[in-house]
Formats: sequence, C-alpha cells, structure tokens
Amino acid sequence: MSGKQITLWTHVGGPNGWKVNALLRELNVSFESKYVEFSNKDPEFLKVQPNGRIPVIIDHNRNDKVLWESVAILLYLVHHYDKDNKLWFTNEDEISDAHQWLLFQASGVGPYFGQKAWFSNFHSEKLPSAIERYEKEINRVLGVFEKVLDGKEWLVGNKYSIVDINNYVWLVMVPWLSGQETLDKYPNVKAYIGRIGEQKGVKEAYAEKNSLQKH
Ligand SMILES: N[C@@H](CCC(=O)N[C@@H](CS)C(=O)NCC(=O)O)C(=O)O
Repeated sequence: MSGKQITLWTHVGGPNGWKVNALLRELNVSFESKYVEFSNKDPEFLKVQPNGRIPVIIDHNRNDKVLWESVAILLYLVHHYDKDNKLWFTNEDEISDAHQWLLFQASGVGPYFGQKAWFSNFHSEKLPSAIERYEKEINRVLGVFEKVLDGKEWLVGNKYSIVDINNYVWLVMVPWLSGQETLDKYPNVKAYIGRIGEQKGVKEAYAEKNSLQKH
C-alpha cells in the first residue's frame, strides 16, 4: 500500500475516472492512481471489479471499502469527506435535484456520448445510421443543458457541486465527439464548461491528464 488514503483504479482516456480524480483533489483527499489497460485488464483490478469498468476506489481509511460506478463514488466521497458540504447540499429539494442530474448523466449523457465515441472511432464497421443516431442524441442532450443553464451558473442550488464535476468530463469531450462547431451552437453549455474547468480540482486533474497523454 502507498500510504495514500485512497487507491483509484482508472484510465487516462476514460472520462469517468477523471470525475473522481477531480473530486479527490477538490476535497484534499490523498490518493494513488492505478491505470488499467483496457485490452489487458490487471487481475488485481478484476478481483475488486466484477464489471471490469473504471473507476473503482479502495478506501484505506475505511477498512479498504471497495466502490465502483462513478456517481456512487462521488456520493460516497462527499458523504465521508465533505463534512462542510462544500460540494453537496443540505436543502432537501436541492438534494433531490442533485440526484436527478446525477442520474441524468449516468443514464442519458454518458451512454449516448460513449456510444458516439464508439461508433465514430472504434467500431469495426462504418455504420452511418448508428453515428447519426448518437450525433442526434448528443445534440438533444446539449439542448437540455442549454435550456436549463439559461441565466444560471450552476445546475443545482446556485453553487458549484459534484453535479457539475459529473457533467464536465463528458461535456468537455464534445469538440472531439462532434466537432467544435457543435459546441459553438450551445453558448450556455460552452460557458458552463469554461466555469467548471477553472475550478481547482478539475484544473489539476486535467493538467495531469494532458501531461499523461503527451507521453
Ligand atoms: N456507469 C459507469 C461507466 C463506467 C465505464 O463505462 N467506464 C469505461 C471508461 S470511461 C470503461 O471502463 N471502459 C472499459 C471497457 O469498456 O472495457 C460509471 O459511471 O462508472
């Protein structure tokens, strides 16, 4: 063991791991990242993750508690390590709204954006109808954020929270997934991405990601 509070199993290119990296930094929780190779998954990783997906955390402060699914991890981390609710809420309606947006990301953002990445870049056949479907879905989802962010800085409770970190890792990929011209059609979303990118944890996490991708 490294002496760090948390071990994070993650991947340089996989967006979901960077949510957790950014939040750990924001909360000043020490951690060690272990990188999984998707084409040859480490048996040590598969021992703790039956679903074979990153991210996974092992919390050495709490009896080596293992947890996977990135949204569950974000909720766990604010529950145990954000006692002042810096990035979470106390108002019951705001908590419900935060759950809504966290689930919207898990069920309605990540899967569509991920499938677009798959069919445009990795699938063995070129399938224009699949690419078109996910391109449309990306635009639909961006349209939802655009509408809701009108006149608003943050999605819930007028404050920066894990809801925003959770969306960032996918929204920041839009220029790669769909082109800069797509993002330019959604100025509220573009400004929102810029605001989140200025936050300490996200800024540090993405500096690390960029330096790893250069090597
Ligand atoms: N709903 C899961 C999705 C996890 C997921 O799909 N992770 C991707 C990287 S972002 C992965 O591990 N892919 C590896 C693979 O497909 O083998 C979460 O939010 O944690």
